[in-house]
Amino acid sequence: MEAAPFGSAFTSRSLSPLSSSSSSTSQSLLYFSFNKARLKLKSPRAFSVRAASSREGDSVVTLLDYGAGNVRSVRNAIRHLGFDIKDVQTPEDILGANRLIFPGVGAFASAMDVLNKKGMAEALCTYIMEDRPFLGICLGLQLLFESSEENGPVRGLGIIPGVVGRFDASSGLRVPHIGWNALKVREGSEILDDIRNRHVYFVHSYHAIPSNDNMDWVSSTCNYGDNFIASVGKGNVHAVQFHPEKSGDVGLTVLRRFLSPRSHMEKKPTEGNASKLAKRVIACLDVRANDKGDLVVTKGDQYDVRERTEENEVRNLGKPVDLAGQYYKDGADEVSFLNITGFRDFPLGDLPMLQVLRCTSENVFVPLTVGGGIRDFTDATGRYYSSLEVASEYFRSGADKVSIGSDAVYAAEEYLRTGMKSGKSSLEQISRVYGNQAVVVSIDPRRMYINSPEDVEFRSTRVTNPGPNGEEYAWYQCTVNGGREGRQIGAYELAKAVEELGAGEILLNCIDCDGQGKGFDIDLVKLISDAVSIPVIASSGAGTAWHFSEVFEKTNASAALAAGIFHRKEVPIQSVKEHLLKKGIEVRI
Ligand code: 1PR
Repeated sequence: MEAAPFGSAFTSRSLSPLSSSSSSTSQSLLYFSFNKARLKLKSPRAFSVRAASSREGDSVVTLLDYGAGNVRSVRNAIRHLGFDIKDVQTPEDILGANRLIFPGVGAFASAMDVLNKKGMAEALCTYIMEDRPFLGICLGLQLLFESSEENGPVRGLGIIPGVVGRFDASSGLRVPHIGWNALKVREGSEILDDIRNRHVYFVHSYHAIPSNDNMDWVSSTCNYGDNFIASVGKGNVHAVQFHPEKSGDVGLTVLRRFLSPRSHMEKKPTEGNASKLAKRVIACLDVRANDKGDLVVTKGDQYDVRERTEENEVRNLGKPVDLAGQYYKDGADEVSFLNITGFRDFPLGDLPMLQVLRCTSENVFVPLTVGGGIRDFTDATGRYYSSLEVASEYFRSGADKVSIGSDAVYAAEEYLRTGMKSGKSSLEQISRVYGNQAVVVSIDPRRMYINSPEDVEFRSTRVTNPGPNGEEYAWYQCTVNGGREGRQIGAYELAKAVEELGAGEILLNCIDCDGQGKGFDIDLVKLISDAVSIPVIASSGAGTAWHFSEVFEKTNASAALAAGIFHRKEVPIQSVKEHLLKKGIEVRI
């Protein structure tokens, strides 16, 4: 699409082929091109508002949070870097900002709706056209483009020529694109100059497409199937598709460079060797209250978390916030908390768990997942809470993803029985509101040996090690309530069903292997990671660094998770990563 000259910046253009996200607001959509040569032009309105608020201190960052999701991590990262936050309440707050961060969350259409309805789209365009310090994050980058295919096409702010499209899963690409991928940074890209050849964290299904028309904007690209725009920059205006607030030290460096442009790194940044999407190493913390009522990190053997002593107490391996902080420093690519008694307790009554998330997210700048008890619930007073409310509270407290176990099994069973998506399951509701990249389904299967695939109605696989009676096949029976109840559904059937219902990722445990330290169940991980096109996290059984390379070499797992070996300090996360690098498996260092 040809861009209009800057002189016509405030002229609405006819865009009939595109649907507006809100017909009532479509008139206010602005289309113009951003021309650096003419940046000095300012609208009189913007001048007056800016003058009114120019006293704002240098340590204040204005944050555009339109309330569609969790931006707690962005807030935490800004505060961690020593800045205060002023929230945008009105368009004037945008125009009066000294530096503005826009962490877009949710879906493209609803974001545009809110921006248009609140009059913020126009203010944003004005602010950006004046070349004032701006950083868009994720959807905050996509909205700068002319349109998006997400539930559309839907018109965007139109500041940058070009469109936002979906990753094409038909060629076997796993969508969403989740994980640490490598940037190709252009010379003179300012805020990215310190992070060449390093991995940064992405989580998205849509991406801006590079073209001749937007070449002058692109400051870095990333390859996932095709090259897509990882960041844009011109003058003081920047936007990144990745999440600096979730990209560890590298991401904090990007934010620091944006917030204090003159604060060049004193020492040269460490050169990285990142070239593609890294395999992730995840630390998992199974959390529950012990018999004294304190929240502790525990770890079971085949899901039994009690000590084999007379007292039979819950095994206590440390404090959740401390351990999560340690694993972040040690190089974990993500941290997962599983509230393992969530199936019987109500998580919103479990305020300590929410507190754990809040405290952890203040200092841990990699993705946090929380699971356990995500389902509809009526409390003792008769008050009904939807699973969406439970998940929202987790997100507000600092979670990036929620993990659903038992409730996803019931949803899949109903879907397979009726052949219809009810739209009402926790999985469907949460992924509709927060996007499927925010929803992990945790599967807790148990291996069931059989002699022949014909022996069961569920998908089985030939096993590497025959069963106790020489059985050559196994199917994997799903369980609920922390492995206490077996259901009539296989892991294969469950994985396929939850992918269709909106899961963005699968956390694949195996009760037989849990805590055994004998390696992941390669047969199971292969069966499931070949069956779905969403990322699969292999879990249960890691005992050595070699087990990680084995699962990545023999299956299509995108990530591997471990608990016991990290808690007992048997194998540090760094040694796992060094081993993987030696084996030629790309990881984030
Ligand atoms: O059903 O939605 O309430 O979710 C409950 C969640 O709690 C599920 O994700 C389920 O996997 C988990 N869970 C329930 N009971 C237990 C238990 O151990 N008694 N933990 C449990 C599951 C499995 C892994 C573990 C790996 C790695 N733990 O998360 O960390 O197996 O362990 P390893 O490296 O030591 O082998 P809902």
